Amino acid sequence: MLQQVDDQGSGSDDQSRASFREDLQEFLGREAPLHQLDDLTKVNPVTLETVLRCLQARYMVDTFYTNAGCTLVALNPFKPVRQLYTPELMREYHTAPQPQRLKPHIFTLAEQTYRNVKSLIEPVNQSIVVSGESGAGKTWTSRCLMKFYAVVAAAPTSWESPRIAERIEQRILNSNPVMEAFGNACTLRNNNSSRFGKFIQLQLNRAQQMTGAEVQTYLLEKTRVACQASSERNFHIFYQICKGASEDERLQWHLPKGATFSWLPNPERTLEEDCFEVTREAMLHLGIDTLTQNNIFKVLAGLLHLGNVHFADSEDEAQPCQLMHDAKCSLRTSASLLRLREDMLLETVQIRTIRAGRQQQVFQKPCSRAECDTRRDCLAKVVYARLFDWLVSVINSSICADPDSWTAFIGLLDVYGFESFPDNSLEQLCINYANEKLQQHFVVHYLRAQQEEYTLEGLEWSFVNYQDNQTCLDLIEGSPISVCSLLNEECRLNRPSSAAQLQTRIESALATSPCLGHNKLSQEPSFIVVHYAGPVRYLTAGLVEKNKDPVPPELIELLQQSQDPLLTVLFPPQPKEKTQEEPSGQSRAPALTVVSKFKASLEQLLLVLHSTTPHYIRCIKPNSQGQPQTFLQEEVLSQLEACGLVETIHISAAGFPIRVSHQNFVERYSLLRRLRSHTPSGRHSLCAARGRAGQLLCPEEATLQTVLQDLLHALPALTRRAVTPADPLHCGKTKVFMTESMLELLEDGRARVLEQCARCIQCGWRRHQ
Ligand code: AOV
Ligand code: MG
Repeated sequence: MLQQVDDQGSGSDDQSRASFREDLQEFLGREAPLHQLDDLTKVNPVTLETVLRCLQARYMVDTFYTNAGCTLVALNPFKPVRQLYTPELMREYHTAPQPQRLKPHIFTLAEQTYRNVKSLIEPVNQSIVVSGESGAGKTWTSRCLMKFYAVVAAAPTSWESPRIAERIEQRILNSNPVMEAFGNACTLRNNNSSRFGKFIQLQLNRAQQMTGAEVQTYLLEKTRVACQASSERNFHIFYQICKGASEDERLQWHLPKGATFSWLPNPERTLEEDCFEVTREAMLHLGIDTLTQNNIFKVLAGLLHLGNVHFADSEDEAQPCQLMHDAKCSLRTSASLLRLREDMLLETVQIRTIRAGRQQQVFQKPCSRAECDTRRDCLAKVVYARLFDWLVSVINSSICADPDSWTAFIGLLDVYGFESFPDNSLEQLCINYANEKLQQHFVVHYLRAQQEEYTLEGLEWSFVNYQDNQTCLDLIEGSPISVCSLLNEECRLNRPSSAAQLQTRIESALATSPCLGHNKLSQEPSFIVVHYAGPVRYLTAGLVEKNKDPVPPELIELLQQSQDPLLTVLFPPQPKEKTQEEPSGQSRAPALTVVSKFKASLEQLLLVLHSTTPHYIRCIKPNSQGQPQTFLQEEVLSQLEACGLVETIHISAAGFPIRVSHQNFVERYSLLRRLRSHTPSGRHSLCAARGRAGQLLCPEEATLQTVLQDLLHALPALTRRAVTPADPLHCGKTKVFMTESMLELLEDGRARVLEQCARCIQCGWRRHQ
């Protein structure tokens, strides 16, 4: 009989003891030692309030990690805690016979994941999904996980390399500073906010050594190159080159000290992320030589100067807009750094080419000042986005292992966290959409699937209610009508429509969705989506245009004519570029919109995640000011509610995370059953359980139930521990279900049997793996 989750009186011994202790201490007027509860399944009763109090108590004594059943909660310390991440500690977790008995840590989860690859029972790729809102600590956590694997899974071949930097695991670690320099930026929520999603697969060979890695990135927020919200910054790399360049480089890149750039807001603020040397060193170790680096930074400087090219309104519509008086010099410098012809650069930004009619006749039309700005920004965005993709491909070619040299992977997912600013646009819609998808993966994988499987397998189970975010996903991506489909339709119809019209269309078409919030107070046209993590207001102005993300073909053609070696690689002249059609163009097939591409890449990611055994780390931000020792209950509470932590704990406390097919269970543990006929010497009868060819005998005649019963009898003798109700194992119709602690017991027992057998010299039996 399973433990009833809503029956508080039937908790485990641990729970009742903890609660008794708590009652007693409350009676004595002292605070309960909540900080000592390593697993939130042990707080009693499990409610938002008790979970919150436990996390707070632990946070205040600098204990940042707490188990929550199948997930790990990581509180952001907002201060350096060096002793928590030393290589010695990594080795301690790695070599511990049972790391789960050590204090909760990301290394426990990392080590369990690592051991799973070798397969306890069924071999499968693993993934670790790190989630949490912006600034909660996802990127930090992923970096620590990578460092952990770089220590424990270092390939011995790499030790032949005399220089540390040449080792594969070091190269993999070097990908972090490079990708963060080019893809992270300071936002209102986080000084080092990831502006792209990242899934890195650490590739392991049969001996579980890391032979390489492959990075997949998702939707870089390229608009940031040309447009930054007030108090935010551009990508770190721009500040790094401006602050860290040598005198000589300053001359080459035209970056004199004190120069101001429109696209470089808040330069006076120096962050620890502004370390140019670290980026350069890492690039070097990834095989990007100083010459290529110089080329990259020169192009970036060219973009900064392009941002200073401002236009004045034209009095005559038939005439191109003129440059503002000090923009001429910026144009010249930008053209020279990008190795473009100055006149062509100006003309391409100022004048639009329109192809119309069957003959595709070409017309030229001067652009308005706003259009010139858009084209200039578009030029910068397309260069930066291609540069970022190219960097990722260079990194991959430096770290990716030969497909024959690895057999399994551990995937680490670190995407941009849930965001809600006063004004939100397509970038936030995509970011929050990605977070909804991940939350759904969790809900489907753990909450729903687990309970459905128990029912299917005929196990008794009292259902735990959880918050399903399917309705929100239906609103965003569902068919036939959703926010995405309406945005795509607007792009396809290509009709001029105002922000207010778009708001009306969305609100009337999706009025029945419970996740479309009431938008009464807003002055600007917008709509509200009630996400699992809270409501977010999206402005409709510019949404369709951003979704279309048009790149005028003549901009690409211009870049193809650059004499710069890097731009020649990013914009090869052949084969002819496929670019998005101009608003007035009729002939080209409509290009994929931003949301369509993003949706497809998310679906691809989820397919990969579903094919792995996932592990979850929930990062929590104790306060939004980034202050150490500050635990704001209200802020933490909303995060706990959003990720459904209490439901997760309920299901984990009463559930069975390990499930194995009957066949695999019997194959792996039938040797334990033979222990019943164990002689006092403990050897011969055990070894008799093996066939001549050295294979373990799988007793076909025995029913699974008999094997299970025999095993349960044998276990206490083997482990010298009683099988308690807290170690349950249940047999479903096709699978055996058990808790982690039962798995531990079985593995314990199995290891002991194998150890005995290994010592059995008469049989000459080698240890069975
Ligand atoms: P995020 O990845 O979750 O946000 P980060 O991993 O960048 O958040 O963490 C934000 C900041 O919190 C870091 O820059 C550190 O200063 C601090 N921090 C996080 N974890 C730790 C830790 N374990 N120890 C010490 N300091 C920590 V975003 O990328 O914005 O969603 O898009
Ligand atoms: Mg991040």
